[in-house]
Amino acid sequence: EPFRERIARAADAKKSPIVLALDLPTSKRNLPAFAAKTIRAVGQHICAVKMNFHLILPLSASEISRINKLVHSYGLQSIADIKLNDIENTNEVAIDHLTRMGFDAVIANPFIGKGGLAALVQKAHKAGAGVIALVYMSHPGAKEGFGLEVGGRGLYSEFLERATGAGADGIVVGATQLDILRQVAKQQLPVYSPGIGAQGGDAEQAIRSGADYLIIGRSIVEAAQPAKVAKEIQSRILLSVRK
Ligand code: O7M
Repeated sequence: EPFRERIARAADAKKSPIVLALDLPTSKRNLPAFAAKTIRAVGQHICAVKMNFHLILPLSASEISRINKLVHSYGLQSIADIKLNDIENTNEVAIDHLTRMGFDAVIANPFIGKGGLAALVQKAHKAGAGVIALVYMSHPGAKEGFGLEVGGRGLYSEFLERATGAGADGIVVGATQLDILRQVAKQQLPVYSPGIGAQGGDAEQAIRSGADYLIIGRSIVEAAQPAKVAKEIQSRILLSVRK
């Protein structure tokens, strides 16, 4: 079963479109234990876990593999977010390592070009993994890159075309970019939206504007009661979808 269907099934089973960004602060001691504790706490309220440099840099490959096994034991998908953005050979080596560690999908930057993105998607698919492509990031400076006017249109619309053309499994558009979310909602690829809470975006607004999955980190991970916060967001979204 392809990644796109695996994560849709997980979201359906958990009744949650939340992708937990497992972004632990550097001050935390015993990162693997804290990661496991967080997954156990919120595992019923999310459909996937996304790991970024916060864990992929400090932990060993076997520590990451163990976290991925725990993620899978909860029926969740695991996404490696190191925003692949390099030459073909380097991206392919990264995909090899990441899939061996048990990741189900990787994030890629279409800035590398059509050919590079297509090669990356092919490599990932061969390994049974998905690719999610950046289209418009959530931070204020995103407009200086993804919003640049090239040939009379925003670079993001070119990135969307590249993602579709390459056969990517989803795209990333910030929850802080509601106009862009509304624009891309009309097309076929599932939209993953980060920037909720800590960066000022709102979960319900993002869903109503076209997001399919919400990537949420600090507002859950750093909460005194992560499960309570995740559950609250989950039920708020369920209600707003029913409206
Ligand atoms: O909820 P936060 O702000 O604590 O965390 C958001 C996570 O999403 C964090 O891991 C970021 O690196 C990531 N992210 C963004 O915040 N903005 C983007 O535009 C893209 C991502 C991302 O996940 O890309 C895949």
